[in-house]
Amino acid sequence: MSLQVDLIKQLSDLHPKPEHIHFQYGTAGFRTLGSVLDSVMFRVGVLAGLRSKRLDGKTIGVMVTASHNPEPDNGVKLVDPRGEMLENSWEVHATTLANAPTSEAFIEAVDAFVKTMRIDLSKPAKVVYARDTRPSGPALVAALEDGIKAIGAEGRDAGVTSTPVLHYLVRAINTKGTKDAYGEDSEEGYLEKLSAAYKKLVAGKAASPPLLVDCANGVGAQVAYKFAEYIGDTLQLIPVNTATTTPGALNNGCGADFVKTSQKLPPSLASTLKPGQRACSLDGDADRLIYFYLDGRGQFHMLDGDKIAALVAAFIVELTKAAGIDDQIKVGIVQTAYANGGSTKYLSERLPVKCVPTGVKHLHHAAEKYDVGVYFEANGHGTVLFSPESLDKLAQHQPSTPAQSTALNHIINLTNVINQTVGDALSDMLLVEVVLAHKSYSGEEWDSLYVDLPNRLVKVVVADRNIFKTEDAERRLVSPPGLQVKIDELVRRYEGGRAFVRPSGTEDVVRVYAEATLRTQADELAYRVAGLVYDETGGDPARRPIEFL
Ligand code: G16
Repeated sequence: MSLQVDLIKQLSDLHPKPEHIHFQYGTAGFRTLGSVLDSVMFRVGVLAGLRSKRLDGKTIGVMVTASHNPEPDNGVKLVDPRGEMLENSWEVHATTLANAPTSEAFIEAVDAFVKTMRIDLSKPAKVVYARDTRPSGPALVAALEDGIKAIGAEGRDAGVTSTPVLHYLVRAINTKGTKDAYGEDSEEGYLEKLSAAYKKLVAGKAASPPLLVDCANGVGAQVAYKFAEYIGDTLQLIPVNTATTTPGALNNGCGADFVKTSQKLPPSLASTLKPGQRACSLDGDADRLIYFYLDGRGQFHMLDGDKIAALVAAFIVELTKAAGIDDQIKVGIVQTAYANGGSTKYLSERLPVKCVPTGVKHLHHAAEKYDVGVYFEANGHGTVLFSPESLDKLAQHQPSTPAQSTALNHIINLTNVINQTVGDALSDMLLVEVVLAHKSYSGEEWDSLYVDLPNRLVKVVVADRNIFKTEDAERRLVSPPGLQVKIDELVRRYEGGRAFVRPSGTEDVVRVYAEATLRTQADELAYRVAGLVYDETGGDPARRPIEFL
């Protein structure tokens, strides 16, 4: 069977590639202004169909979202059959296909790709797709559908839902009817699975205080409202920032990225959050989670991905010991360079810790190497993975006391409350609430596990971020030449100083992270490294366009 060239040409002509734009499959797929993504969407539809054919008709996922980015941005990423990110080696093909200048060149590139990858075009192809609440979403989904049609794949529209739900759906569809069945392949199936496990885990525990959930005015609002119904009285969820149809509201002055980078309470919560009360923020597609609370003096405290990892890992270790299975199931942690030095010190004194480059795909793969891999980026993106062997051991373990049996059941229920396909803000929120309920921890007690070093994250707008190349899990720059030496020289002047520079894979900026023992020093170090970065790109030092967030 060969490509339906006429059909592809006819449909591709409806989605011409804009001239002078180079698209790149980055940290989380293609991501840029929604207004220029039409051709990319069409081509991703074709690629998703080809990926499905290559994998014998397994269902491939496509999520249309730009997550934490501003509302005018949009993006698209592919999800592989077990709900994980697209296999690394296909990213470069995605980039090649997205950049073919004309329909003819695109068809030629597809043809060459089919031959190189030995894709059997007679195989069936299935694609499930969803989008977030961005206004550009419906038109982009229509372009995607044309691509799915052009390659002769069967499409399933999962509608408007969160990124983690789409990842869940992909795994649920592909495991349906097998011994590894992940759950019902619907949003209801997801809500039911997670909330049922949550209810079992908190049965008999004192009810948690009502939890404010800042939904970033994004799709998480929709899912949070549904969760509130499913979990009922066991945890009173109060969704806030739920204006999904108000133009310009998405991720604006709220959401996980705002809280993490500005280290501030979303202004809209200022009059609602009471001292001592916990709250959490999701991002625009509900795959990141940041907690926070106000202390007795009304001071803001943030509990980020590092704090979530510390809380959750300690709890799982405790349960494996209580269940008498800790000699067979070991817990490991995966972080990135953004992990606060305080957390890395605390965790590495207790458990194996690995540092990998930014991007859930890197963390996920590293976490798969542990029996139980706890991975969280400081920005709140993460989850926990139980290896298939660990799941078997849990299923076969014979507890010798009632206490062991209870602990074992708790671990098994944890495997169901956790969305193991990808970072999932609402699943992580339930997980955190389970641990807090079991430990009877307040936000303050959780926070006191270790002390964060003051830190600052800065964005620098440069002419070409591609000149910035890194090594050592992005902790050091290899290009532009000589810049790392200057950074090292600066860092040495600050007590407890650490800083690194890396190009973003989701925004057209270079990111600078710095930490030091004192807040003023961390800010100053970040600012000075950002200055070095800007100078390096040949800008006028008097007009450094540095955006402090
Ligand atoms: C995406 C990735 C995350 C990454 C973040 C920022 O998050 O999934 O792993 O940390 O982008 O990446 P960068 O610093 O390269 O821009 P999200 O929530 O936007 O999908």
